Amino acid sequence: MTNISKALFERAINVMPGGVNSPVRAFKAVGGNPLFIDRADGSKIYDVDGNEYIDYVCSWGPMILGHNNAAVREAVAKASQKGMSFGAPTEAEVRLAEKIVSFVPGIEMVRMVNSGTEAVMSALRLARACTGRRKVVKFEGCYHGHADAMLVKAGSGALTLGEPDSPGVPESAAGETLVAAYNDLDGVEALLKKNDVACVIVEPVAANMGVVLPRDGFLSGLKELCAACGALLVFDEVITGFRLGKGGAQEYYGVAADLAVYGKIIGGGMPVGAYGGRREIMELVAPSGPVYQAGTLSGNPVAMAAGLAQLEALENRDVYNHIDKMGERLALGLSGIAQRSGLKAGVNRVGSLVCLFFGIESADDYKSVKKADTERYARYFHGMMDKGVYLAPSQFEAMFVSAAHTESDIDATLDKAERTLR
Ligand code: KE4
Repeated sequence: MTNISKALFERAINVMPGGVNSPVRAFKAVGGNPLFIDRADGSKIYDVDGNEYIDYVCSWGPMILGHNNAAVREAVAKASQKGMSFGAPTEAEVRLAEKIVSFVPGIEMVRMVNSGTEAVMSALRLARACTGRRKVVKFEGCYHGHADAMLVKAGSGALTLGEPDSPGVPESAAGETLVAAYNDLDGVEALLKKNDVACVIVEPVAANMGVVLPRDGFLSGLKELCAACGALLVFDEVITGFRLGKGGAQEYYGVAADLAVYGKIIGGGMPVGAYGGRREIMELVAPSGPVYQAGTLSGNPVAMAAGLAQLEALENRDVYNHIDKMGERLALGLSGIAQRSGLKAGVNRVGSLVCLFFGIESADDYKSVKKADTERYARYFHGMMDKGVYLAPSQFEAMFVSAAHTESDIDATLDKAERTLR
């Protein structure tokens, strides 16, 4: 059995911090060396040593159609033959913007950027400009990319200003961010009463602390609280956008945000982010308005072609019916296995987003999620990897199901989970 992954990792750690280009990939939370991936197709991913895995990372969400989707691949090939990038307007970006506007009620205008982080950063600047206020509210356990204002943890007191959650984040950036508890409307109300807030940013489904669902009334309550005090409601739909349905969480939960942030799925695997909302807000963005934001590769024609091909495939409701059905099959199966194993565990699911928590039975806020048994998750992760299932190398992520996952993939996964948990 070759070990090309190990040799590559040894080279990688010499020239890239931690040997990776994004921390979670380094397997720090689960131990061991990361797999180097050679290729992927449909629901499968193959490492450089030729091992096949059923993939539930799906590049952290973008590969909703499955890997190596023919329509996306052909669109990229065709677009790249016409040139890679012009730094000038193209029809492709207009068509993708029109497609996003047609998918999401309430979005009249979008601006393309190159990552979810960049989209969040820009949306926060726009909300501050639009309201003339400085403070923003985020939720503990929600992740919105690595912009300074979002790398903030709850201050010592419940209602104090955020503290930097990383070296290099100045107090001045963190100090304008207030941190509330997810699913705690009273806490948000208290923050909004005491502070002049530009916006509340929330993952409508929290999928960066495992999968934690909004309690009934939480999202609509946020909408009311924001409207009452003149703050904007920002939905970070980098994960939920175009996954919970064409209209994402806004449609799924029937709550219209003032601004929405996208990434992942809209790039079809290429680096794309976007933020959008009502015309009156978006027209404040340069060059139609004074709020500056720019990007050399924003709207890159090859990336736009990938995103467009992916969204065109998502016009077909069958894709959502399938991924939701597979998500349900997976979640119900894992619940049953956890119960039969006698382990303390719980499963959360919405649509095609699933999370098996160890050490806790249910999780609807950060406090409960923090009690999860990450040690046991790490053992489960390796047990499943050894049996050919590729899961997120962290308890606090989601399992992503794609349109390429079949019932037999799910059943094979459940069989391997049963054997691993035994
Ligand atoms: P990017 O800058 O990574 O494109 O997007 C940041 C982001 C924003 N908002 C939400 C809700 C997100 O989930 C993310 C990124 N998600 C992580 C993992 N869940 C990406 C994986 C990684 O960081 O490598």
